Amino acid sequence: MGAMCYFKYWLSFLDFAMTERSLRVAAAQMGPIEKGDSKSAVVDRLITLLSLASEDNVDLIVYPELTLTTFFPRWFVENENDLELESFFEANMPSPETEPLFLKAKQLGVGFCLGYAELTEEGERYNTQILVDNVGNIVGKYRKVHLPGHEEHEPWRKFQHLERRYFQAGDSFPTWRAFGGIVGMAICNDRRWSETYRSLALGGAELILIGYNTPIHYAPDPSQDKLASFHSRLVMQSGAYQNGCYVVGVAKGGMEEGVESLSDSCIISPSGEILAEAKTDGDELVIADIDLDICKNYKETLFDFARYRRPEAYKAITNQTGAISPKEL
Ligand code: CDT
Repeated sequence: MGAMCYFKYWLSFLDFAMTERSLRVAAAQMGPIEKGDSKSAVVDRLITLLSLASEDNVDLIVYPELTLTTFFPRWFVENENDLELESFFEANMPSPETEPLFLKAKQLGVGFCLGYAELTEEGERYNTQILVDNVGNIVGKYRKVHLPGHEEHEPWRKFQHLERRYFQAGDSFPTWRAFGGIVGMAICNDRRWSETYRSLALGGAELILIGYNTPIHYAPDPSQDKLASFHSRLVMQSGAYQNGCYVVGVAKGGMEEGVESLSDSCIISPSGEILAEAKTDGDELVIADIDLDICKNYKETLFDFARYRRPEAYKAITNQTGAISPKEL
């Protein structure tokens, strides 16, 4: 082989080494968390999954929505200053109970994404998810935009879904450079809205991390109950494909306080295909190797936004919320 040939070989190796952005991610599915479970006991479970993930050389572990407690919006509390209600929220992050998770993750060099109920200094309450890098720094914070359910007690329901009573809505879909790529987050009901993925992808997102608590019974239309799993996959797989992103969907599933919630955590590639999925309704790691450069296969071809999108034709998306039908004849 001539010197020129060696040089070219070396250059193509360098190109490969510099452009490959591979990462091992884990969806840390959680089984039920009962009302009486302490946050420290939950954090012990999170650390167990973290340690197992680290043994498997995972770079980033993703925990579910409102990871630290039972899904408390299923109960009505009249008084917003109620002490039990307040106990579900974190005024600081790390909090005393979550500090061991931060320390262990830093020690193991594993990044993580954690959903929790946030109480700000100003007294605002959000359904929040944070992204922590592999040296223990919080690099991103997302506050849930689409809050489902209702504001007032609705006794006809078998259980309540009072997110609209207990949380304020977030107002943006930020993205961050982290883990060698561009990362965005969304929380549970956000995953059902195509605007979520498109807003994140317009911020360059290549990896979207989504925690969820999805009761299988949907009181306003129980005919949807049998479709809970199908709908969850449908929205996340199409969100991944239409935006050329990886999606990590992570459940808190199983029978929690008498309410059955969807498990089905999974990792989805930019092709829309499922790379790995949960097999149980309990604490379980779902692991996949992802290469962020695969996003380009979609972002630079069929979904080349700069070339093909027509925002001038989409004005209704930001100018109105409800549908405006044509006038009846
Ligand atoms: N947590 C969350 O957002 N759950 C909703 C349930 C909707 S039914 C009120 C979801 O979209 O899965």
